[in-house]
Amino acid sequence: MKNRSVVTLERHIVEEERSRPEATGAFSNILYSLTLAAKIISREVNKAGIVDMLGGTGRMNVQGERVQKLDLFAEDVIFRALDHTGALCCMVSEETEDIIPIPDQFPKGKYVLIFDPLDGSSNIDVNVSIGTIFSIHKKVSDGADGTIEDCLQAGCKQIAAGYVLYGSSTMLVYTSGDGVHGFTLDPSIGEFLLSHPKLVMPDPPSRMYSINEAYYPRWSAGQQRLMQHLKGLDGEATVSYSSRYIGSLVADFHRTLLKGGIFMYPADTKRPHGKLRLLYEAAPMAMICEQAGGRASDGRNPILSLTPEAIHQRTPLYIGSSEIVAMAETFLADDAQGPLESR
Ligand code: AHM
Ligand code: MG
Repeated sequence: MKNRSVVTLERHIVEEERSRPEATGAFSNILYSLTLAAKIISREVNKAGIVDMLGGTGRMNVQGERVQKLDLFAEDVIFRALDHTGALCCMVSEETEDIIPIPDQFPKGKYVLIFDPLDGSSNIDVNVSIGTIFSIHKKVSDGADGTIEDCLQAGCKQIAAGYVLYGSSTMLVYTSGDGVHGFTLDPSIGEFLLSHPKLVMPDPPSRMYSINEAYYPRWSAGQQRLMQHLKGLDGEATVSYSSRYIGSLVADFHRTLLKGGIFMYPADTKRPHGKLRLLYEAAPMAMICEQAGGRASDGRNPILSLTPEAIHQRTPLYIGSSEIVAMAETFLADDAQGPLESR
């Protein structure tokens, strides 16, 4: 008989907690609170077109980019859903320059929450999928307040990572180091239901690459040769590839996770360190990808091995099916011209 049991995200979190006798409930508390924030953001994203929340606020964020109203809304929702839980010692957001402390009136906890409240926000105006990305680390410094040391940890130290995709349906995908699980929001009951248990990247993968090809002239020779290879222009390709690029990391990564292929955001002469941020974009996606059997690299090193020196640090990103990412690395390794910043 078909298994008809419905697993809500809440039940899944409870069952995961039960399987870890050392668990105190603090970590589950963070996940519940993130779920609540995701539902609120999802509701606002869905009605953005009809309540005049579209468009920019007119100010720039710390990265020098246009901040849109929903970015700020999403950051505020996540902060307020988690500030009082007693589970966090601090937070870090893409939209805020410094570490965000936990207000004095609330107890402090042993975890750090790092998040990108609304990634791909330039797509809001045109109704393209956007997402929230999160990463959780354990506090390593002494004292109650979170410090920079707690935030600047290598990706391999993440306790959990996930994203919420606000697409044709809203999905929450996360890992706490024991596989990747995907939940789809049923808006009629307001619950995330387990729709993609134990997600594993397909093998063999779809031959799909995802990259902003307009930057070709600014790439290294190795990156340009890799593209020639993927297009079958070097006479050495044994398989042919197709291309997909949305320009919204969560959506591009989600497709890559489910179908296979490779997503790339390389360094180039304009952005010698790439565009995407190590702490709240690359590292969480890398943990999810590796947990699903994939591979994530900056072109030379595993993303999860990189220890950030600054909270808004950027990195090149190559992520997706293991064999395709490994193949990309061989092209970048022979890049005779060395790192872009030295040219
Ligand atoms: P954001 O954090 O300012 O929204 O920028 C990140 C986004 C990613 O979602 C996406 O992968 C990338 O920027 C697209 O950049 P580009 O327009 O250069 O292709
Ligand atoms: Mg972002």
